Amino acid sequence: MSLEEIITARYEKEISECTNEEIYYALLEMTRGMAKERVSSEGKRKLYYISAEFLIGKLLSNNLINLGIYEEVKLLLAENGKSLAEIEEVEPEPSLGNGGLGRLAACFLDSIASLGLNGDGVGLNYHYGLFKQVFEKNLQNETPNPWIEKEGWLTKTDISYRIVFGGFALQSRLYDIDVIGYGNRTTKLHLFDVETVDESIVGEGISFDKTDIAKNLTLFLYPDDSDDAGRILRVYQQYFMVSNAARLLIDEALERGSNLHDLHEYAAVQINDTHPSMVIPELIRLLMERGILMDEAISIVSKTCAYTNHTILAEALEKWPMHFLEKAVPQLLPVIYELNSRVIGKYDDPSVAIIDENKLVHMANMDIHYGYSVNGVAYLHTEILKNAELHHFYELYPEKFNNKTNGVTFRRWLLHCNHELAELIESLIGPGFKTDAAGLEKLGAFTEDEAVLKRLLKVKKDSKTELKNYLAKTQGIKIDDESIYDIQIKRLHEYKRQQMNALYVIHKYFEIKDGKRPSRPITVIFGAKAAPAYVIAKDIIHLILCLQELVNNDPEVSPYLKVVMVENYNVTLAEKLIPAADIHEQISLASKEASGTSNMKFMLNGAVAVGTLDGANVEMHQFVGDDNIYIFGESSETVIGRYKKGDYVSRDYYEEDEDIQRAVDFIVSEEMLAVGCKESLERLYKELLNKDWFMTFPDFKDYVKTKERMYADYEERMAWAKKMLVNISKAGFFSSDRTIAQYNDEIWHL
Ligand code: 26V
Repeated sequence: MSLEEIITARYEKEISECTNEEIYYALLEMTRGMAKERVSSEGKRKLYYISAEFLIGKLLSNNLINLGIYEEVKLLLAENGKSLAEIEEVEPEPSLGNGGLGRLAACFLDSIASLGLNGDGVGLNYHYGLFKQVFEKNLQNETPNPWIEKEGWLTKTDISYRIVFGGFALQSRLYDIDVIGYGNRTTKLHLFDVETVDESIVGEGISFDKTDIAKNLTLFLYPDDSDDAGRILRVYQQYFMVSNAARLLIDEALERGSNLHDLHEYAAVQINDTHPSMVIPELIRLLMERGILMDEAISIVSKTCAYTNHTILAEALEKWPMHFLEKAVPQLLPVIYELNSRVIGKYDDPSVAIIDENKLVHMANMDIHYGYSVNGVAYLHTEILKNAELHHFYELYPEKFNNKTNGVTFRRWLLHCNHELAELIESLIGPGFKTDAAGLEKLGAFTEDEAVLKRLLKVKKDSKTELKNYLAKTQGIKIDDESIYDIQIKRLHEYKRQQMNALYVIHKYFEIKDGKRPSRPITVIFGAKAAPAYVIAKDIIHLILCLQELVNNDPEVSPYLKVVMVENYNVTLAEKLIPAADIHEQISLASKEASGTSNMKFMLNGAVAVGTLDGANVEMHQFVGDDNIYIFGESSETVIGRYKKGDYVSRDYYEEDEDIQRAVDFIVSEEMLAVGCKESLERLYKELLNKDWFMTFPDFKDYVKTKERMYADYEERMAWAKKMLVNISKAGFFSSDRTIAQYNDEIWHL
């Protein structure tokens, strides 16, 4: 049915008489109908991308683009006095992910569908997602983010399984979201849920009874893991996710003709970080229940499952206490014990055991022994896994290790979020880049073309103005679109070093006070959520919010420097911020950021990076060369060496460097304490002075110098525009279509 027909049937009105809400629901119905008419790819082997997170973002516009009807719909609405952009605002954004890992999974689904591969995503239907971030008194508070409405993208299916836990069982229910690819294909995101979930148990903020599993299981993503009750709830969630996925996979394989002995010819499972690792023992258990002997079951599953590692941070590699598993999923214990005893029987090396001497179950170790592929997510990350973090495993199984540098979908991160830039590119090189991102290389022919460079600057300026208006409207923040937009958006973590950027802001504040004014005003923009129980991360948010209040209200400073911390940073905000960025901050401590994916999105949108040689920055640097990215800081080798020796003393740097001293002392200055919370600011001050675990001080001087150089270069407008264009032209490699094609060629073989 056409939009007009749907609107007549639903409301007996003309489009022009409808509210934005009414049009949104009509568009939803139309899009869902069109998705149903499309085919999913079929084939013998099918991929199940299991992930605790799918940060899908709003779907309407993206779906219209992938269906090829965006322009048509926009025009039709405009003719009736309606704005598609305003209608988009009606759609709630699900927050089914923390950050990069979840957004990557969403980009991958888009590419799987667009490339016509036979594969689905499997995850959980969290009713309140992660949380909604609200600022009050310069502090982060958390509230639920309800996103499920009577009418939405979810389709209730008749698939349901009985999932048994220690002492009780729950009946699951599968909901599907159609993932519409570019071109002809769709695939599905399968989200499992339980019908007993009770939203009314949520009290103050995001607090709830963590022990009432039947009522809380799919309420939130990663509830607070600061106590045992929260941590064991994660085990329940994970088992629920993988047991459902395993049953679905077996049922579908049987339907396609598998006799289960050949299951690996019918299914490939990608384990996205260790959250779905229990799928290995669960699949083995289910095969044994169906009459397959242990040896063979292990062999089949080992040919089915592949593991992706997304972090080298030891604290983020999951290790579950055996007694958690005993309580939540006792049926898995015999399998896990057996898997472990085979490992220790074979290898005389306690570091590769699955169960350690403290009775902790190392989920990654199980994945590596009993999966057929282990991949990192950027060249440097995979090298660090092989040579350091997982070196013992690499020696055992060199053939399992491989790299798959991350990518992002160009449909959402260029065609959808930056129409004007996409149009400019199309006018220069034709539409081929939409399906083959490598085609962007052709833009290299225009790097000396002043007319093109001017058009590029105009596109950037328009995006900056748009962001300015959006922030004024939605967050009540005023910024100057003639200023340099310098943006850092990502989860708040010490290793990502938002604190270093904040120290730079303080440094600039002092310079301006001393009369050294920048030649052009600078707007430093942050967006970040902190895990609710991550105290120092929240202290850093507090610092930034205090700086925002102080700097922006200081008449001496604010004409030259503004600080903005956007509230509730999410995919929708990223889509507005990224096209508008002049400079993007990729300043993690070298060796700590596995890949990063915002770096790729910014690059694609013509922003220039200031960054360390970490994660995918290393590859970006190789593509664009020294002139088009601003690299600073210590190398990953130096950093890894420092940790090994354990000889870093932050106070030494503080005492030797006046700039560091002045900036750090300011955190607990009278001015700051007047707008902030003493306890929080003092804690952060002491943390930096006594620990600075992620080594901001050794990189600080170089960081300041590099940013000064960058701001000066920005004034050479044509030379800067050339840098922008070079970045765009070299971004093709970072398309998730390339990444997914590699996963398929080298791991999945669908
Ligand atoms: C999780 C946790 C949980 C416990 C406390 C500390 C901590 C620190 C980091 C994490 C990250 C979990 C995995 C993750 O999200 N990794 C991200 O994956 C992205 C996609 O591959 C990648 O671009 C990011 O560099 C990587 O951090």
